[in-house]
Amino acid sequence: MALTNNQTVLDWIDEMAAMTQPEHIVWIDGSDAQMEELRAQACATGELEKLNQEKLPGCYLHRTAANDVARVEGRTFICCRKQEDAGPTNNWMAPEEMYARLRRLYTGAMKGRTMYVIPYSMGVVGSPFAKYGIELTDSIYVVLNMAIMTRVGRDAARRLEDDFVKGLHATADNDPENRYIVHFPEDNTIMSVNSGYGGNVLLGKKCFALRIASHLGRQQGWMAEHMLILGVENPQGEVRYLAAAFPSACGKTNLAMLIPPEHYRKAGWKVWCVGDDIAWLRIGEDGRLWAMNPEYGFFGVAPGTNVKSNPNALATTRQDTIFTNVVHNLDDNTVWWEGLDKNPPEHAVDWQGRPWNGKTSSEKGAHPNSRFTAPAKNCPCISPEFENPQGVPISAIVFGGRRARTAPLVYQSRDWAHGVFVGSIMASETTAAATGAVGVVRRDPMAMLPFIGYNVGDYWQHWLDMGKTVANPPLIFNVNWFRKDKDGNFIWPGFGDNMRVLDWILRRAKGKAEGQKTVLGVSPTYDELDKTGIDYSEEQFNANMALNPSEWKAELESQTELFDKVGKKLPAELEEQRQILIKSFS
Ligand code: SAT
Ligand code: MN
Repeated sequence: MALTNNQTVLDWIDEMAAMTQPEHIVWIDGSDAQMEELRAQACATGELEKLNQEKLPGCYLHRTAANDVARVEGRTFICCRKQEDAGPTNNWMAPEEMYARLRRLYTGAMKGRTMYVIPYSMGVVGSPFAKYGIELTDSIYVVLNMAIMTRVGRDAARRLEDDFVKGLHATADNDPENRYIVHFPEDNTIMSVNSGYGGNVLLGKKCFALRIASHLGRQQGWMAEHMLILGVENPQGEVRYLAAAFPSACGKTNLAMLIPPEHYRKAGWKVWCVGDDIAWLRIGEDGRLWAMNPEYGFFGVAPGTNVKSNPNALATTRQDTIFTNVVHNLDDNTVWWEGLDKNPPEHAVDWQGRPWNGKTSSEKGAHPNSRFTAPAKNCPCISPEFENPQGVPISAIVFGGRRARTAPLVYQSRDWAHGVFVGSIMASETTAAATGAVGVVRRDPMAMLPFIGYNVGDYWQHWLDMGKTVANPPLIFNVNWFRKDKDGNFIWPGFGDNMRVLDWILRRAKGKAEGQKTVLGVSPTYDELDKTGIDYSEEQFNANMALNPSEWKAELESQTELFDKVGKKLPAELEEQRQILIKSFS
């Protein structure tokens, strides 16, 4: 039974069904009974494996095809009428040409299969800032993941209007040569075919909440960003919120769920997680920037997650979680991944379903981009504001990448426009979250390179314009937890100790830390950084903060390439900022 009587919605579903020709059509109402039934079906076909229900209640394991383990940026398209509107950082094809190509791939793709109709909301249902969509899919795995990652079912269906976001996913032959992740921002439409992996198929996430939403945000005066949102509560009980942008697999989930060092905790400091991946930012009536997390769960990287690095994430995954491409421990029917503990199972199956002995195998058991899909409400430090339809006010924006060299631990930009420049020149070493080489430095402006749904030059202009409209803009910072010393060791301890940097950032936001001027902006003095309980000498600090002119010259050269590509859409203000920086290093 259809869960809406909106004719536009129903007509579109009919049209997609006529093309894909499923045997059955099932509406997802989001009820426990329906989810349980789908899990049972998926277990019967082997799509899911039910894990030890005493140790991991409600948890399941799934493996994707070996050639289908990460986002495929080379096959991700923005199809708008004018190529210029997609810009130099997106793949583009004319919409009619792409529709025709996809039509061939979708025709009959669901023959003999069931098409699930998933109505969902990005954001708290009924919030003035929520947006609604439908994903059609022939994959139960996608349904179950969407039900964790977004708010699915009747309440979302009731809100569907003519402007709903249309999403069609068909597994088809899972053929990597015909894999496409396509966005038609002018039609509010997303089409995904020949993949079964996370960001390629959970269409509410990167496709809707970033690529389509960034396009909508530009038109409507708000922003969709690849940012975690966290709240820092001080001993007086006041909570201040930060939004922080890092590329995929650079520790957003860890930072969002940070546990402060012991002496902070004893003094009464707490960190609350509002979101770990996506923030929708808008200007509030009070003239501040407000952020809300449109998601409902976490799609986190498993390897490296452990009781030390992120106990909150680990606790979050102990129930009602779907694990993808991790090790299956056959001894007790649980899961394992590299970096979970020092005790890999001997009697196990690796991410490709092959017998695996963690004690003797030289190969990794879990895929480096293996994931957990877990409900946000499982998280021990989930913010009491997580379900607030208004979101939270933001005191500081933080940009960061994974840089072994060049980028200092932390600095504050001089003002909003300079902060936008700082975001625009971001770079990071690539990770396993996308297919391709790992560890290569690439420009990744605002950590949005693969997610900006329109021309990057227009996107930067939108950032600059937002700063002119917001009366009390948050301060903008840059951080790098990953700088290494000459011997290749990380200089900064990272993880929970990142609290010390957040502390300085928030003191700056309150005007309580003087800092020192550098050519990049304002940095902490050694004394301003809390070092209680860690060994972090002034020498290490200096190495961590050093600005090496020859490295920065090379940096600016590589950065120039992106600015040159943007061409006439490059905002003049950013070019001015660039000239200032070039001068300061020459
Ligand atoms: O694959 S996802 O896009 O969902 C995760 C990520 O790359 O950040
Ligand atoms: Mn992400």
